[in-house]
Amino acid sequence: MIMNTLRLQLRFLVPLLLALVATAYLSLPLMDRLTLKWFSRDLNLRDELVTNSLSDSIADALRDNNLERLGASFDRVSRDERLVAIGLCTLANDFILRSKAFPIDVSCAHARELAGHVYPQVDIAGGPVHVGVHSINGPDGPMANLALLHDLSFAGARALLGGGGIPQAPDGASGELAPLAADLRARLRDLEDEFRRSLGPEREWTPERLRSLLHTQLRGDEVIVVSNREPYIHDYDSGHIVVRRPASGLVTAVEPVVQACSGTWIAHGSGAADRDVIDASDRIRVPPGHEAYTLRRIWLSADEEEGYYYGFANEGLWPLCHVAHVRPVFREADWQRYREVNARFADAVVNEARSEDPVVLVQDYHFALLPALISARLPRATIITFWHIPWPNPESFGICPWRREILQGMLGSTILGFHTRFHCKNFIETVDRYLEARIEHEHSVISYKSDQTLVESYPISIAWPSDQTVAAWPSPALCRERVFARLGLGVETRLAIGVDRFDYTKGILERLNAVERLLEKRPEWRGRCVFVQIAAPSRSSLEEYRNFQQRIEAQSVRINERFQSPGYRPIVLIAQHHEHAALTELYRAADVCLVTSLHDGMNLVCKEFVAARDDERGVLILSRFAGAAREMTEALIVNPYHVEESADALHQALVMPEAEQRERMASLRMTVREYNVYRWAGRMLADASRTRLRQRIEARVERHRGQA
Ligand code: GDG
Repeated sequence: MIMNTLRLQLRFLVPLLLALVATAYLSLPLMDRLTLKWFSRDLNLRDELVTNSLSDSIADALRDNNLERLGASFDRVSRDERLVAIGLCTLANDFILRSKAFPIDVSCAHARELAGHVYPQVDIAGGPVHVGVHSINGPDGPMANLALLHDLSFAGARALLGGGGIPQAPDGASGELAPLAADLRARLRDLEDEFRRSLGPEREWTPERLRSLLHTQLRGDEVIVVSNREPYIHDYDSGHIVVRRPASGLVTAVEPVVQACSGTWIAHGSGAADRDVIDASDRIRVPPGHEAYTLRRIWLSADEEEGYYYGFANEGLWPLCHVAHVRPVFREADWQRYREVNARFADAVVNEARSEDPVVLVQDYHFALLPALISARLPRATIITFWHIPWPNPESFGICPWRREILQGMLGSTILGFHTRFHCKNFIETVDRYLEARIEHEHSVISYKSDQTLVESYPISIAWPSDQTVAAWPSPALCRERVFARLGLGVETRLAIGVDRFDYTKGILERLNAVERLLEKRPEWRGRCVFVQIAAPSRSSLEEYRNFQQRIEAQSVRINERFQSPGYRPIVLIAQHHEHAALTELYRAADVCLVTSLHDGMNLVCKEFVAARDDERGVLILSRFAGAAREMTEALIVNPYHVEESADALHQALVMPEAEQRERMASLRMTVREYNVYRWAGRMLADASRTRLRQRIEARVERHRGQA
């Protein structure tokens, strides 16, 4: 009996002890080595960026022997990049220049010895310091070395220097090492969060910074974009082929990314002339005339388009996610087409992929099933899915007959992005309600089967116009003159505008009601205020959309009949697609821009309006139900369902003093400039690069475990 118990205990204890020893052996030094490498790699990449951005001015300063300005930029870069100090050394290891905080006891030679490492003894920042030394090259080769010292005090000796605490024993009696992996994962994430926080306020995101990130952090990894809508549509116009840009927020946002990394964009070829311009593999280089990336077109039959696009995506998921009082329609046949088309796009991704671990950017609600389909065939791919529309609460989503399949499909993503934290929270709660998944709320990570998905908010935006772009715009006064002449408006008229796809979620009806109420309540605006609505035709083959368009037309006619006078109509409805330049002209001509969505993922029109107003004039009225309302708090925020509130806001906007307009607009412009589309993409891609690195570390831990 005793022997039996002992044997049993030994059978149980020996593996457990072995596991503990293995854990202790593996975890401490390995953890520290891994985290050290982790941070070193990140810092080396940051160093490369700093070196790149400084190298021209250093080369110029050395050539002209003018170091004064360089000293100031060293101090500024130190502050921005959270560097402890910067030093510039000759190739013979003498200092040319060093920032004020450069430690007196660290020579150039010493810095070179320390390069690439974390050193506790260089304790000038209240903690350990990472040292990097990078070569500055001139036309004839290396000219000098740049020594960059990073503060690592946030990570502390605990994580990086071997004081890492007691490794957690495997819990339970199984003796398995699985908890270690989970622990390691959690700890890496904690450190990552701390690291991100430690970097402080961000530098501005620019196309160059995005390109640098793609080149350094993703080291030229392959990037593939998938969306339903193509960025360029080839059509026939009087027998000639013309290229059109679709009215779509998604295209506006994603194109700068794919341009920056010359990737491949896979999309439905929807133009009448699309087939006449592609090569034998259905590809074409775009943008026309400035070829920067490949567009691969997928052809859909009328039946496929009907079921997948109009049916399931736009009559089912669109109203389901927007909760805008239009009933979702779910048909079995549409669902089948949706599944088939998602499978066809998955084939195209696999077909286009030149590596086994591409970064795939899946765009929007047309492709909920695609992430899992890609992940099954390219398990090493990093799949970033961005959901451009809102995510509803679990009860609302629950009416979808295929809710589990949709969620399972989306959880094939490595990263799942929404515009706001609120949409992320709704999604996580929906998964919690309908699937057996493990949710780490602290890190916003869902584990489902063998996949892990980071659910994160990435507020989308626009590309902030460059100085050259702005310089090429006609002045606001000229824009006003042209628009007023075209519409036959008197010079004293106050102009309010709306620009949207013709969609029932955009609150166009509510906007018209607000204008009507204003004219009712405040007769002084009759004859003096005109509201122009640009409504780009959209999904017109759906009955719901046709009915909506008719209602808007009828409402405009009714309001006009009620308030018009000779030479005056309060509402101008222009149901036509416009070129971007025409929209910019209108934005610059307007006194007020109305964005009154009943529910909107983000809304880019409000950001475009603000970006167009370098004169810091004009007032934005913004629905509180647009994602943008969370960032653009200096707009007049309204509840579009509350007609009195919206009418009052319109009045307030029309009488707002110039100084207040300026104040609000300047602040809005700062927000949109900072939270631009490059930041949206950059944050997502930086998270993807961190995830890729973490996966590599985890794979290495797995291998160590296998060997232990
Ligand atoms: C979805 C989400 C999210 C409009 N008319 C014309 C035209 N537009 C352009 C605008 C703007 C875009 O279309 C509309 O963007 P939104 O963001 O307002 O809306 P959605 O198309 O519904 O986009 C939305 C967006 O995805 C991005 O994630 O913000 O919440 O619903 O860029 O300028 N463009 C042209 N002619 C027009 O007549 N060229």
